[in-house]
Amino acid sequence: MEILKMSELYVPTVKEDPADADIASHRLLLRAGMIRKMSSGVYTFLPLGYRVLRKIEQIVREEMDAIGSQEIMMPVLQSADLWHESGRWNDYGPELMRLSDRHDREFCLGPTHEELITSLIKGELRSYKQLPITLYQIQVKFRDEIRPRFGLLRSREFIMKDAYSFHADQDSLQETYDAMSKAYGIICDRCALEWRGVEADSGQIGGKVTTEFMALAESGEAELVYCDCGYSANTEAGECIAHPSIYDVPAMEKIATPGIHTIDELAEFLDIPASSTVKALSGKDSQGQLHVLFIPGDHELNEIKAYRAIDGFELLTDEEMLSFGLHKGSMGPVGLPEDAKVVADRSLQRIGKWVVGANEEGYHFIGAELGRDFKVDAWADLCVVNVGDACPQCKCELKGARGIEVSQVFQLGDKYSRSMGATFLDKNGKEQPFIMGCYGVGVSRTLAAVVEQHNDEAGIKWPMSVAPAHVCVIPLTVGDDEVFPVAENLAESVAKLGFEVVLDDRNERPGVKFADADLIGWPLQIIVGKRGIAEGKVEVRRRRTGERSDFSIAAIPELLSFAERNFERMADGGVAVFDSLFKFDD
Ligand code: 9G3
Repeated sequence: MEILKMSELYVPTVKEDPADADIASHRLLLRAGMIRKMSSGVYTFLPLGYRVLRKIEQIVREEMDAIGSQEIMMPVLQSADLWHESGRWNDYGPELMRLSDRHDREFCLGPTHEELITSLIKGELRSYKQLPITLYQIQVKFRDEIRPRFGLLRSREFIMKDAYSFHADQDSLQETYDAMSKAYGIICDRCALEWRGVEADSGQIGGKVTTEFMALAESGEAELVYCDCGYSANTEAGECIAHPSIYDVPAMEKIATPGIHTIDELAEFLDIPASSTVKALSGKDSQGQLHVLFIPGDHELNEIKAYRAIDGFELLTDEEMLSFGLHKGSMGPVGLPEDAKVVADRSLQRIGKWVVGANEEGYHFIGAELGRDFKVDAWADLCVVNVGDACPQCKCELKGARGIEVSQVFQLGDKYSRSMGATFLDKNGKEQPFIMGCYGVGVSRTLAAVVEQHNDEAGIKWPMSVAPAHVCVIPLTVGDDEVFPVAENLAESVAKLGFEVVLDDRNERPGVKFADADLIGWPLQIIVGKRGIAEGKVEVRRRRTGERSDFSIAAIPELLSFAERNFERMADGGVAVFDSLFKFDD
């Protein structure tokens, strides 16, 4: 393949950190001359950035094709009619970019394609014999984020692979859903991403079943918990098993707690851990019925869970609390209004005595005994899971991490096929709505996630599988007739082995070349200098580990042919193969 030349490549590297870039991938992709911001949340991919993007797209394409999905290309421009049919035109606010054509007909720039794909197959796929089928595209999406930030991680225009599957029944959907989930893990592995698949809450769209694929990164917006046993979950949805501690006193006692309103104040006042106190929250259900919820003092209420446990649940405002005669900051289960429903987090079943408000301003109870002094009408999983809570699978302590959601799989059921009247004839000749699944990979977001996980203070450390090129040959001098021809020949011979090679043929000082090579992040550098070639040697440097070794020029082809070319398909993006290079001493 053609050798790239730094003197010809448009790669405008920048020394200083850009002002508004506050995470590594945003900063480094700008400094390495791989992307440029055109307007808020809208980017151009420059030559090297685009080479990486296409490699990631190709990995996604291979894994989609490998499970029998068929690639199509749908339009970005979507008629509003489709969104009226699905009933979603008014579900979205300004995030949905709307526009009108010259005939004043309404359109939107596609943020996703459920409507479009359903209308595409409606009327075409008529029989169960034609099912299942999965179609996918890799295309630009538009979502008018209120606050685009973190570069490609939250942009307004981004590249997504979105796939949609159509089934006659749930079992068939489950099969595709599982195959897609497996493929997503392979895609993350091939991009050398450390990832966790987490249960997520698909509140806003269709079905209930969804898994998010999180690339672990401190800069990630998502909070997740995970366990060495393999369990992991989004803190928004994961099951919470807290272990509250009991403050054991012989009898229930009402104590004056002047000015004590928060859990921390109460815990400090009594000199007990927050996990020994019980936090109360008040809300009402869709009928306006008062519900008082009790959770361990060291946890937060998960409103999505409360909403699931109590129909139409919403928290009371301060004035509503007053109207129910409740005292914010000292609510408890003893002495509540008669019709109040008491709902408690399951983990409180394990402590029979509670430290809790006395429903009187400035007073709390200690030793309030479950059953004797108060009742609980219902037990539920109400809390946001905390790091350190028990793993629902193996009971070990859960660890915490932050993650970047790079992909997600959804079971949609018949949400779109029903609303849009997309049906097929089942084997009994009966019209049935398709059962659907949808699956998305954030391709440009994956690129940023790779940089978040593979960088150091000098720049990016691209895994072989997605690097803009694999080897950078750096002659220390260009004018001189000894060094440069050796570098050129070496570049040729390495390219003949099937590697993508870039030759830094610029008339720049070595320091500039090294800094750019480290910033751009070529996985391998081969440095050619006068002293070295006097002994017939060159220095090979590994960007990932900084290891350097001298090898005879003759050994290079042997050295590199060792790393078979197809590292793109390797599960770790080719990292191990290049680690082995340096076991090989000349
Ligand atoms: C909109 C806007 C933003 C949106 C959506 C619709 C997210 C929307 C959910 C999905 C679900 C899956 C197929 C690929 C994988 C994700 N943000 N979602 O539906 F109009 Cl403005 O997109 N779609």
